[in-house]
Amino acid sequence: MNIKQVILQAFHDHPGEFISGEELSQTCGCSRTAVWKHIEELRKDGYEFEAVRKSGYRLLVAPDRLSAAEITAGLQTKRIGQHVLAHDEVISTQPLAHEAAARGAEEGTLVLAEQQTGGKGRLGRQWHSPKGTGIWMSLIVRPAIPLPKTPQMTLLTAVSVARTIREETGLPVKIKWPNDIFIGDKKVCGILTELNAESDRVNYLVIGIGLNANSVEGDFPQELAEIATSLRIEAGEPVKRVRFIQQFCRHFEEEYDYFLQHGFERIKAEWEAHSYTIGRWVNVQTISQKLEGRAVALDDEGVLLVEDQYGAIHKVYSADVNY
Ligand code: BT5
Repeated sequence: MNIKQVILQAFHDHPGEFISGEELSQTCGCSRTAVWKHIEELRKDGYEFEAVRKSGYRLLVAPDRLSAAEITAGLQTKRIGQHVLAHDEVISTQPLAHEAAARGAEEGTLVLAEQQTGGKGRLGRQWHSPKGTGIWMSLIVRPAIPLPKTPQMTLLTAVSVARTIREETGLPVKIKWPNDIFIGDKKVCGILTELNAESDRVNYLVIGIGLNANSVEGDFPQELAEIATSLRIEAGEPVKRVRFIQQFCRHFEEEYDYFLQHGFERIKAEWEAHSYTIGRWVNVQTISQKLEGRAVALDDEGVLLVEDQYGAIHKVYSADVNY
């Protein structure tokens, strides 16, 4: 942690309390003048402090800025989100995360940005990622699992996002197979899992998460207006993005650790409980095939099972599913 992060962590550990300059300088291992300089820098970043002689500093307002310091202060995880590469404007966080992973970035590293100018969806589609309103982030993980199990990581991520939304906003979210999170009939979040592997070994996964957090009606371009929504639109109030990311990291780590030890069963159960897909009549478009039928279940591997009109069950590994 750098000094700014240590200072923020100290205020986080003592919410609403004054911390003296002396105490901060001891915690940070630097002079009181250095502490003062860092507090001034934090002020420029949008933090508001009350400074009282003899008592010290008290944090009044923390901005909802996606900085490494803000996200790591008060983060309750061992590795997910403990390293954050925060950017203002990027083309896409996905290639940056691949580069970081190839350079050896630790498991759990998050690459995020306030804005993406070329946000990516699946199959070359675009992801609308305007400034400051969303959570656009890529998570690097290095699971020791066989290749066929990697799609389960998308379902694990969807379950973790959905649970975070429910807990933070109370909104009833549904998961559409494999990678969309819906509120009502509108998409609030999409997930893009990219894999780097050799023969049958996973080197790393980059899991891209795009969540419309604080967009308001009118922020979406015309082609998305009817199909996209945000947490703010649905809940009627803005969400704290930093807190959301911290809570997501906590849920993800919990599920991920459990998954690595015990397998997919628990995620499957939670996924099915919140599914938008199971029980519906669906049109499935894979790269090679079109299929119509009823989505009946996930199998134990996370593969979607679709029953056609003749009662035959088809396994759908990767596809677009429409209703
Ligand atoms: C996805 O693709 O849903 C995956 C989106 C992943 C985005 C994240 S953001 C962080 C990381 N960096 C990136 O560059 N990407 C990841 P797909 O299932 O193909 O859905 C794409 C479709 O969703 C588009 O064709 C639009 O119809 C719609 N869409 C685009 N932007 C949207 C938005 N902001 N909200 C809701 N729907 C959107």
